Order: sequence, then C-alpha cells, then structure tokens
Amino acid sequence: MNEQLLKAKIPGEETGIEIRHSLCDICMPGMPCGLDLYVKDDKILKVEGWKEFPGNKGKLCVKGAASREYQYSSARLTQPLKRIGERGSGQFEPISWDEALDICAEQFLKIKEQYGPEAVVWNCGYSKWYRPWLHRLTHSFGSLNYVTESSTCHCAEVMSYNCVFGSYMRPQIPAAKVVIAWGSNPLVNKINMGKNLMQFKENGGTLVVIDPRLTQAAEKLSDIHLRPRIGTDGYMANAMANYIIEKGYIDQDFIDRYVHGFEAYKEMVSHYTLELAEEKTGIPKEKIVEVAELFVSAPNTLVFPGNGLTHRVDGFNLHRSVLSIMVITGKVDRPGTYSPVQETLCHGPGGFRGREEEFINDVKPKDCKPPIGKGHFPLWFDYINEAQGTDLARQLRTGDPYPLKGLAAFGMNYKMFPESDAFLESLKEFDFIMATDIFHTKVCDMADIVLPAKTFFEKGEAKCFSDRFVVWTKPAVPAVGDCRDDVEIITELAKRMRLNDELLEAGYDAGIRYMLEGSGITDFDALHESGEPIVAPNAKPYVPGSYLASEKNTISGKIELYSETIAKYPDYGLNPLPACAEQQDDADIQDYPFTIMTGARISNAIHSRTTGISWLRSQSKDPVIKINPKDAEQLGIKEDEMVFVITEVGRIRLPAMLTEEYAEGEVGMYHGFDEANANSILPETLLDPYSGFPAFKQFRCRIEKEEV
Ligand SMILES: Nc1nc2c(c(=O)[nH]1)N[C@H]1C(S)=C(S)[C@@H](COP(=O)(O)OP(=O)(O)OC[C@H]3O[C@@H](n4cnc5c(=O)[nH]c(N)nc54)[C@H](O)[C@@H]3O)O[C@H]1N2
Ligand SMILES: Nc1nc2c(c(=O)[nH]1)N[C@H]1C(S)=C(S)[C@@H](COP(=O)(O)OP(=O)(O)OC[C@H]3O[C@@H](n4cnc5c(=O)[nH]c(N)nc54)[C@H](O)[C@@H]3O)O[C@H]1N2
Ligand SMILES: [Mo]
Repeated sequence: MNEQLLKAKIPGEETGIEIRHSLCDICMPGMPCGLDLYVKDDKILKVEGWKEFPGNKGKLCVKGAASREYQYSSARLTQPLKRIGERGSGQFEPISWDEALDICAEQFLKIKEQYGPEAVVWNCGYSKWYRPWLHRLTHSFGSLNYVTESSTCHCAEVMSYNCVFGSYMRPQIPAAKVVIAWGSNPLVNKINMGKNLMQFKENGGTLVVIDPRLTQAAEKLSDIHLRPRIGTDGYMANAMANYIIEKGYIDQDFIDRYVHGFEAYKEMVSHYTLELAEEKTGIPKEKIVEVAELFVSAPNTLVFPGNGLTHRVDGFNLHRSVLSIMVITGKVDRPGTYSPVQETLCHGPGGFRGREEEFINDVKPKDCKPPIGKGHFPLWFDYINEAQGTDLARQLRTGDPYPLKGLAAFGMNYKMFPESDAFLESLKEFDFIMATDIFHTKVCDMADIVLPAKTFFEKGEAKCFSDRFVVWTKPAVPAVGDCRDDVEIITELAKRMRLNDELLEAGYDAGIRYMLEGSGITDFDALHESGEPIVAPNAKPYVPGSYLASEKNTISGKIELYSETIAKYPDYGLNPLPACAEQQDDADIQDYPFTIMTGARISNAIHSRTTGISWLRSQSKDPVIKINPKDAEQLGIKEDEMVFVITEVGRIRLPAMLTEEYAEGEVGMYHGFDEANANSILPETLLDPYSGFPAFKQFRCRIEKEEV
C-alpha cells in the first residue's frame, strides 16, 4: 500500500511526503506564480501550482511545471571555481568560498585603486530579486556602472510612459470595452494578464490584435487582426491620430487641461494620411479606419502596447506614437484606460511606496565618471537609474571615455547582446572577471572566479505583486552542493572590500525590512514564518482620477505629446514629437531581402536559462527559422531542411519551419540558443538613439539553403 501511495506521490505520514510552498522565479518577477512542492527527504518529487496563491490559483505554465528539472539539472554549478586554463578553455579547479571571495574582493579593490571605481562593471542578468543589493554595492563601491538586462528589456517602455505621462502606466483590461493589443502578446508572455484578456473576451469585450505575426491570440481570440509589415506601426498610429483629430473625436477639454504640445503634434500627424499608412503597413485604409472608429466608440477603450514595439532602431518613438492616441482621446486615469503603477520592490508592483529608492540611492556617489552609455544615449539617464549596457562592449574595446577593467557578472548571458560572439570575445579585455550563475555558462568559462548561486527553491524571498500583495517565503529545500544566494555573495564582498556600509552588510532580511517600511506590516517575523501572501495594510487601491488631480512628473507638469525632456538634447538628432524615422539599416535590400524578427516569445522557453531543460526543449522543434511557405517554395526550401540565415555580420545554420505565422518577406526565430544564436547575426550598431535598445525585432537578412 505504502509503495502505491509513494508511487502516486500522495502526501502524508505514511509516505513522508509533505507539500511546501515556493514561488517560481523562472519568469515574470513582478507577477509570481505560487508552487506546491511535493518534498520527501528534502528532495522535490513533484511540482504543482499553489492552489490558493492569488496570481496563478493553482495553475502553472510549462516552464513552472519543468522547474524540478531546472533545479536538478546536471548543468548546475555546485562549488566555487578558480580558472586554471586560458579564458574560455573551461579549465577550473575547485576552491573554498573564503578563498574565492577574498580573491574577488582583492582584485576589485586593486582595480579601483589603479583605475578608479568606475573601471569595475557590476552586471545583473534577467533575475530581479537581488538587484537593490547589487545596485547599492555599486554605489558604495563609488561608481554608477551598474548594468542590467533591463538595458534591452522593459526599460524602453518605462521611458516612453514616463516621457509622455511622467509615470509608468498599466492597462485596466477588466474594465475596458475594447482592447487593442499592439505589439504585445500576453497570452504567451504575461500569462496572468493573458487570463485577464480571456476573461475580458468572455465578458463581451472586443479584442483587436496588431501584430505582423499570426499569433494564437490573433487567430483564436481576436475580433480583428491587423498585420502590418514589421516596424511600420508608427505610420498607422500617427494616421489614426490624424483621422481622430480631423473627425473631431478628440477630448478637447482634457487636452486643454492636461496636455502639453498638442498643436505641434497635430501639425506633425497631419502629414500622416491614411493612404501613406496603407502604403507603408500594407493594411487597407478601411481597416485602419475601422479600428480607429472602434477605439473612439466608448470612453473605456485602450491600447495595450508591448516590447514588440521597442526592439528596433525607432522603437521608442514607435511606442510613444501609440501612447499618443490615448492622450488625445483623454483615455488616462479613467476606468478601463490607463492607471499609474507603483513599483515597490524588485519591479514588483505592491501598490505602496517602499524605501527601495532610498536603499539604493542613499549611498549614490556624487562625483564620479559618467556611467556607461551616457555619451551616446543621454535620454536614458533622464528616466533610468542604471548604466546603458548596450554601450558596454564598445567602451570595453575602445577605452572611450575611460577603460573598463573588472567585471562582476551576476547571471550574465552574453547571447542577449547584439553581435554576441564578438561580445563574448571582448570579455577577454577585462583584467578580472567574477561570475555567479545557477548553471555553468560560456560567460563562466571567461571568468577568473565562478561562484555557484542558489535557485529560488533554495532561498527565501520577499515579493510584492499586483493587488497589493506581499509575501515572504522560506527556503523549500536545501541547496544543491555548496551554492549560496546572490545577496550573501554581495554582502560578503561588501564586508571583504571594507566598504563600511552597515545596512548592506546586514544582509537580505535587514534590507527587506528596511525597504518594506511604509507597508504597514508590523510583524515581519509572522509574515516570514507563515510564508502566505497578505495584503499590505498601507497599500491603497487605485482610485481613478487621482493621477490627473496631481502634478505630472514631466518638465511642463503636464502630459507631454511634445517632450520637453527630449528637447534638451538638440545635438543628438532626437525628435521631441513621435514622428516616424526611416529604418537606419544600411544592409542592401537586394542582398538581404528578408526582415527578420528575433525573440517573439514561445511558451516553452525564456531566454537562455531554459535551453538546457529537456522537458521544455521537447515541446517544440526550436531553434528553427520560421518562413512563409511561399517564400520557402521560391527558395526551394522544404520543411526541416537546413538553411543559413545570413546578415552583414555573420551566419547561423538551422532547420526551416514552413508556417503562415510570418508574412511573405518576413522570417523569425527565438533567441538564446547556443547552437543557433539569433543575436550573433544582429549588427551591434543597430541601436535606438533614444533608448539604446538593439533592433532585435527588425533587421535584414538573407536565407540560403544548405547545399548537400
Ligand atoms: N514564455 C515566455 N514568456 C516571456 C518571455 C519569454 O522569453 N518566454 N520573456 C519575458 C520578457 S523578458 C519580456 S520583456 C516579455 C515581452 O513581452 P511583450 O511585451 O509582449 O513583447 P514581445 O514578446 O517582445 O513582443 C510582443 C509581440 O510583438 C510583436 N511584434 C514584433 N514586431 C512588431 C511590430 O513591428 N509591430 C507590431 N505591431 N508588433 C510587433 C511580436 O510578434 C509579438 O507577438 O515577455 C516575458 N514573457
Ligand atoms: N534577439 C533577441 N534578443 C533578446 C530579446 C529578444 O526579444 N530578441 N529580448 C531581450 C530581453 S526583453 C531580455 S529580458 C533579455 C534576457 O535577459 P538574460 O539576462 O539574457 O536572461 P536569461 O538568459 O534568462 O538569464 C541570464 C542568466 O541568469 C542566470 N540566472 C538565473 N537565475 C539566477 C539567479 O538567481 N542568480 C544568478 N546569479 N544567476 C541566475 C541564468 O542561468 C542565465 O545564465 O534578452 C534580450 N535579448
Ligand atoms: Mo525582457
């Protein structure tokens, strides 16, 4: 009987299996999913969704369901390592934690003494949970060179919202009548918001999807799917604005009271006719008018834009042009439109203002050299309190404006950077590299010291998330091998470098208690002990109208169609109005006839961190290059045949998948794979001058069949 119960993984005294709670941290740091772990003898036997957890209510996506393989992967680092061979050779010997940390502290201090504190780069990959500590460490060390993956992630959206509204905004989907998902794909990418969207449809809402790809949402859920040519949306948004103005659909009273720069904007969009939009996007103008009419048909309609718009050389302005149609119709801070987001902790929206900013900035150095990217992307620094990492490789190679000598790489994935192979190679320019990761990566192979990091199962974590929740979990299982968590590594370094930063050195628990002051939580021990989510007592539910009643955080104090912040930089060729720019790609259209979109999300992968998980890899054929059957026929390419995808900077070899998902002339693939790395062929010069973002979702290539 016991055998059968064990086999069925039934929890209870007879089997010794107990259910422990944890939070999945594979994706979505701001919208966590709760996990029920079936644990016996401190080993996870099975993972299910935590039934009562507010975000996912017992449901899990494939990534969460595969988290046991993530935890027990053979690629996990288990002990500190010291490099004994050439950089990149993969030859290491084990050393003790004390020895490893001493070496790192000593090397970073040596570089600081010789070249100044800015010569050390403190880098953080996709993970968000240890960021405030790493950021504070950078500042305490005396520099602003704190670089994160957000240099290519949601920060361009944060910039765009802040540029227009002076605040980050979130769409109020449940209360909306019409939702236009414009370059966002929440059904796959933000599944908790995707659920809202399905509920919205069930409640009779109308969904428009604007996406060059035939997505599941476009096919199965949308009422209208507009399929513009990749990157042409700005013409459509500005033509819609022009149409809305001409038809008198604008909210004049709202504009008079709250908006800056309407006349200049009106003049600018007057050049964007429906005919021009049709010519550029390939969408009949009647369809554009149909969507514009739907958009103005009720007060509670909204545009839900996404990162799909920002990953291109004119991505920031494209995103802003889409937001602008919300502005002229007064669809802000009213039910079913946009509401401001209050991020509390590690990008988690807790609905109250904690003290994360003070934690990070109280020790911010005043007189130091400019952070990476400052000379090239000045606008970034008006909105984002980090260096712009897409300028890292250039500065590393040229030493301009000053040399970079040391790197602390926390979860650094070189494959997220354009021309990644060259990026990886340039890491050799560093005198000293420390890497921490969960898995042994190629960046680890470049490091002098490699430190093994704990997974989310192995550490406790405090999170704030939607609907004013706070949760603080405990470690669910002991660490594999000799892993430590990143905050422990950071505080140990701080101590050994004698930075005299008491709050930082006090560690994770003290930092959380400090940053969550203001939450109204009086008994943190009880919160931590229970591990259950609670509503923060001081978090206020959003009240429509509260944002409009207050001063906006822009130069004019109003919502800006014409950005006074952008106008501060006349020498950088930036336009204060969201006009369209021509693609700045020099690639010859004859030689490189296809537009490639890389990194449109797939449900069974997230970036590079899941590439070693066979349970996830088995769910799709990736990496593949997706190509329209008509194009494939012209090129004589059949399903699964090997092809080369070629750009001016390189080529990758991978099988073809014939699919209508991409229109003719457009192809696509997912990023993050070792065997076919999309970013190895993306020119590093293709950067958005406003945000510094790479052109992940739009560059030119050619496809050649492999001759066998
Ligand atoms: N399963 C899974 N989920 C994820 C991730 C993952 O890797 N896997 N990554 C997470 C991360 S880090 C992020 S930043 C978010 C991103 O999530 P989103 O903000 O939704 O952004 P993307 O997935 O980059 O792009 C969304 C859509 O934009 C479309 N798009 C691309 N170019 C254009 C264009 O020119 N015009 C229009 N109209 N649409 C365009 C794409 O086809 C895609 O369907 O997803 C998160 N969720
Ligand atoms: N072509 C293309 N490129 C893209 C994109 C695209 O759409 N197309 N999207 C961009 C976007 S939006 C993003 S967010 C980035 C992805 O950002 P990346 O930083 O590339 O994301 P990952 O590969 O998930 O994670 C980086 C590393 O962190 C490690 N790691 C995971 N958890 C921890 C931890 O707790 N501690 C430590 N020390 N390490 C940990 C992982 O093992 C991995 O090696 O990629 C960008 N690059
Ligand atoms: Mo991202």
